[in-house]
Amino acid sequence: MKKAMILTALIALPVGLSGCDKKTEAPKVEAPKAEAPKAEATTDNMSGMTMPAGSMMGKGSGTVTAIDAATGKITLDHGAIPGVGWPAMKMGFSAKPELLKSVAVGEKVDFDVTVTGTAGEVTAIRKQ
Ligand SMILES: [Cu+2]
Repeated sequence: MKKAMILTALIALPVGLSGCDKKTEAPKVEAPKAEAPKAEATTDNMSGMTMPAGSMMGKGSGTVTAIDAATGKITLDHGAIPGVGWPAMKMGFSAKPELLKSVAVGEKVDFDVTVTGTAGEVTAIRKQ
C-alpha cells in the first residue's frame, strides 16, 4: 500500500509542476524567445520571424505629430502600411526613448512597426 502511494505521488508531481511552469512563465518571462520555436515549427509563412505568434511587422512613412517622452509614445500621421494591413491614419505608437529623441515633431519619417493585436511599437525610425 505505502509503496503504491509513493509511486503515485512521484509520478503525479512532475506532471503537475510542468503544467504550472508553462502557465506562469510563458506570458511573463521572455515570452518572445520562448514562443519563437513553436511558431517556427507550426507555421510556414512566418518561419523567418522571431516574435510571438500574432505579431506582424510592417514599414510605413508619415509625419511626426507628437512625441511624449514621459509615456514613451510617438504619434504619427502615417500612410497605409500593407505589411500589417493598416490603412492611412493618425495614431500613437510606443517607442524606445532613443527613437523618440532621434526625430522631432513636424518631420517626415520612414519607420518600422511591430503590431501585436491593435498595439503598435515603432522599432526603427529615420528622417526622410
Ligand atoms: Cu495606424
